[in-house]
Amino acid sequence: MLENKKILIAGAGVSGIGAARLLGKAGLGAAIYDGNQNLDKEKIKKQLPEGMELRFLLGEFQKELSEEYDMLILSPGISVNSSIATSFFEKGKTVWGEIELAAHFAKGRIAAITGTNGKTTTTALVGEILKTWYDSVFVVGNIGIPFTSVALDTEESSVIAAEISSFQLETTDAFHPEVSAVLNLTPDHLDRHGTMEVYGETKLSISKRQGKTEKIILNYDDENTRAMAEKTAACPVMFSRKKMLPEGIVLSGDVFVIRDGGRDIPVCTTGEIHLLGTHNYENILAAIGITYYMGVPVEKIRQAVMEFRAVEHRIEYVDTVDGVDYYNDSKGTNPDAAIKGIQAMVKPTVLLAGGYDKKAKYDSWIQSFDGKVTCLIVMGETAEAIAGTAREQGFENVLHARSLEEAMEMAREQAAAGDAVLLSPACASWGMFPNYEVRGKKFKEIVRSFKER
Ligand code: UMA
Repeated sequence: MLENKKILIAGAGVSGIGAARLLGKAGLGAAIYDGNQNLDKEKIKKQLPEGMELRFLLGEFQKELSEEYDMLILSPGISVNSSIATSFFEKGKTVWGEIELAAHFAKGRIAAITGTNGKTTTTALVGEILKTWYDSVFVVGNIGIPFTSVALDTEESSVIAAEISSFQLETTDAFHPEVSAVLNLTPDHLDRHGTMEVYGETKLSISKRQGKTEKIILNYDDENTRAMAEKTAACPVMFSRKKMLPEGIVLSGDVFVIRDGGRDIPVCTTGEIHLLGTHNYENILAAIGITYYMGVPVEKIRQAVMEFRAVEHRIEYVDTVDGVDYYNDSKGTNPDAAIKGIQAMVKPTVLLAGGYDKKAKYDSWIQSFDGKVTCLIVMGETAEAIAGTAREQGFENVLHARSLEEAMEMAREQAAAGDAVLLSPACASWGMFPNYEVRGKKFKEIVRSFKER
């Protein structure tokens, strides 16, 4: 259906370039739009398949493009409510996201994971478990590897673990996972989705193509995802860290157990895993459920769960310098994720936070400091808002930094041997860094430079 279509890709980041490459490999041409006038076109051209024609349209978006082009492939960073997307919708033209485009070309079975927090860890763990049993496994999506980059390499026997964000779900339609999961739902990206209701509906749309025998894995301990069981057309399977559900995946004492049709199948214990923090028990419960229903034998699941270690930027231990432990939780891009970071700390902690303003509320995050955070160093667009909320909550030891480098120098001065320094910003990195990965890598680089001094 794409042949003879004039296709415009909006956004020339990881996602847009992935889409362009896929179209090029499929023998199709395209144009790519980006708001950034100074985009490095040569760098992008080098990533394209040989001979591919890609027209660049940069700067302010011209609405007339929606007349010239038949179809839009939208990057997740651009909203469906943007003038770019609406100009295509208004003319009744097709708007796909990069995930939808990839799904159009991909073969094999998909396990798709969404939720506010824990997506990346769970998807990475699901990928590792699947690899113990299946030969052709791909881990893709919001985790940083565009689905389009591997879609043409998939076969009927392939199994795909896909991390899907709410942004990506705005533009999926035929995308059809065999097993889906919504891990939790707490306020995030409300600047984009408007209300929690819309945000929740967008998340649940991960299951919209699933039939009633296909499983959706939901968190029983989160009232928002528990309620999704009533709304989905798929077959809900609950997991719980707190309650001994009669069916589903539960933590019974310290044992992860699958309860399926009257049988209790133990997987492993909390003492046998390497992930920090109780929130990770939930990620493990979900990953066990997803892979069990994707057909992996329990013994293989057990082996992979026991071997799995933290993913980069998620409460990642970096190093100890002068007796101070440094943790990179750059993926803590909203207050709820950042609370998990603080909960995982066991030592007095100097906390580095702040960044792009997603209009989040910081009260419960600051309440979670619970005497553990000794000093808060704020930076970025949200610095004032965070400092203000901290004052209201009676937390006084707040320092202001103009950059991550300056924040790190301050943290080094504030922390004594036996303390921890945690980068867990509760905000996205935009405005200071292109993404949380660059921010986390910079943090680690600075920690290493401390060692050399
Ligand atoms: N751009 C415009 N106009 C706009 C917005 C962006 O022209 O209004 C251009 C920018 O100039 C830039 C490009 O679009 O050149 C960036 O596109 P993008 O923001 O969609 O980012 P990508 O580099 O394509 O990365 C995207 C995801 N980014 C977002 O959803 C914001 C990555 O998730 C994902 O890993 C990648 O695709 C592969 O699928 C990042 C993320 O922050 C990690 N996700 C959010 C989260 O996890 O909370 C949802």
